[in-house]
Amino acid sequence: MIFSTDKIRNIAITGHGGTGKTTLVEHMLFTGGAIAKPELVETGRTVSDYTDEEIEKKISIHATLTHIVQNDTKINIIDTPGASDFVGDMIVGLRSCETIALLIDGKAGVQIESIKVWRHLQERNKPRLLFVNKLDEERASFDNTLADVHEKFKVTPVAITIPMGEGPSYKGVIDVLHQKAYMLPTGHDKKESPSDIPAEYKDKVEAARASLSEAAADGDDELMEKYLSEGVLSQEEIVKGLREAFAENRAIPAFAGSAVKNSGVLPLILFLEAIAPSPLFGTPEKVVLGDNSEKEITVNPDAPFAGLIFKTQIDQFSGKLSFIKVFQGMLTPEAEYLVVDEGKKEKANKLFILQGKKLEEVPSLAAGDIGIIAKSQLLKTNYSVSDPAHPVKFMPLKLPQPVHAVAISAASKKDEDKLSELLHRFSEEDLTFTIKYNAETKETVISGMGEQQINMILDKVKHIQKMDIQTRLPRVAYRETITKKAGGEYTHKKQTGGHGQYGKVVLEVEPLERGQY
Ligand SMILES: Nc1nc2c(ncn2[C@@H]2O[C@H](COP(=O)(O)OP(=O)(O)O)[C@@H](O)[C@H]2O)c(=O)[nH]1
Ligand SMILES: [Mg+2]
Repeated sequence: MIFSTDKIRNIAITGHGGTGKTTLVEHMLFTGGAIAKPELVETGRTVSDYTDEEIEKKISIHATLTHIVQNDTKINIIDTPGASDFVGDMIVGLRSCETIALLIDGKAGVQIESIKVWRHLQERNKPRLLFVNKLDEERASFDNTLADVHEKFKVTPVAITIPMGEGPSYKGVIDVLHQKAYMLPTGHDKKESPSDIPAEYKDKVEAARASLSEAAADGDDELMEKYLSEGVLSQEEIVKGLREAFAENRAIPAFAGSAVKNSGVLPLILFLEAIAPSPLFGTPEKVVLGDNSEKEITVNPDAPFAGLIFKTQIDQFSGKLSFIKVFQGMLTPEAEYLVVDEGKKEKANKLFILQGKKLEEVPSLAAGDIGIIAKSQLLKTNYSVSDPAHPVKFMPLKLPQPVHAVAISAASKKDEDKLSELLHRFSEEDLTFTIKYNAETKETVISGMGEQQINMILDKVKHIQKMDIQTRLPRVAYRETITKKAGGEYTHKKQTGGHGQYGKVVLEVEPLERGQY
């Protein structure tokens, strides 16, 4: 089946580790008919957490591409890791998707990694929705969570679904937009189905519906005028207003649910189909054209082909997989494309989409879609590919600087080359992981986002190639000698409204006897 650009949605699932992202993706795949039975993360058999290291650690480490087809709309879903060490693959999700879902634990509230995701979203002005998960847990509260969101992010989310009961009395959700109740399924492997709203929730739904109408009218003069004069909007008007407000990041829709009980999942999918922007309405991209001029483009099926490689994965069975987001035109297997960064041309020969680890061959990829070119010799993450006659260079992924460095060597000299080859391979897959040779200290230094990431990579090296590896703190090449005691002091004070900032640094350096550590 070929999907035109307006029938595509790209959504990245983000949030603090353990909020239920992978569980939600699994149940979206089940609800959307992509899998016959949803698995729990603990079984190690979810579609999304399929690599050895993810199964062993029971956390997501890599961005995983999956998809469902809802009526005639293809919804690409990228599950991302929540742990800060693997932030690179969270950014991969942000870079390639128009819509971002941020999961929040209904009991714990907004946690640190979600605050960091929010900062990235602000920087990129991305439409985002909130999914308040785990409402089946004792002491969970939808309202308290939204109040926490308000306090931490200074925004007022608008509820698309509201819970019926919470904690042990959680009974499901009500879709305020489509005016239907979805009772908790009898098992997590049973699907949700719509029913009438129970009478006891009528008042609550009416209030939520009023907030929804206001959010839909806000920013649209015509709708606002109608809402103020008549006090109501039609279903079509709410859908239209909400669509615009969401795409322009003026409204932040909130959902209630329990992913592990497959509750609140169907209304989320229905929202993505009806309201979330197709790639045609994504945030504009800054690009550089063949004549070096800069331009802003949006996804356009009618322009010559152009796309960005946003992730590289070396699969043990399929070899190198280059993830491409098509921004313009259409990619076909037989058409030659220009690898703009290398000035060379090649062909894909075959194109694929992914369902977790499963490759599915497709005849083409339309503008806005996400797919895979396999076994390319030339492609690397951040490379741009385009119609040879119309080169387009996209901006690279904005990644944070590595913060954790380790000097590394193979215990046995004969393994050095293999070690270096494997480390380079992993740095190709994860751009937050770098490997450099420091000529001054004569050390190979690997750097990344944290100990967990570095250890995971070293474990993989040892697993692929049985070898002993030595690691130590990197040496620092001092270019000047400290000859006498010296010091300095700095006080930082800033009061610009809100909380003030205060910090004081006192620094003292003095030489030790030569040769002493
Ligand atoms: N009680 C409850 N547990 C959940 C829910 N969703 C996920 N979990 C559990 O939370 C844990 C972490 O889930 P996971 O999907 O791996 O979270 P991720 O790190 O965000 O991908 C697992 O044990 C899940 O079974 C939920 O809605 N309610
Ligand atoms: Mg996960």
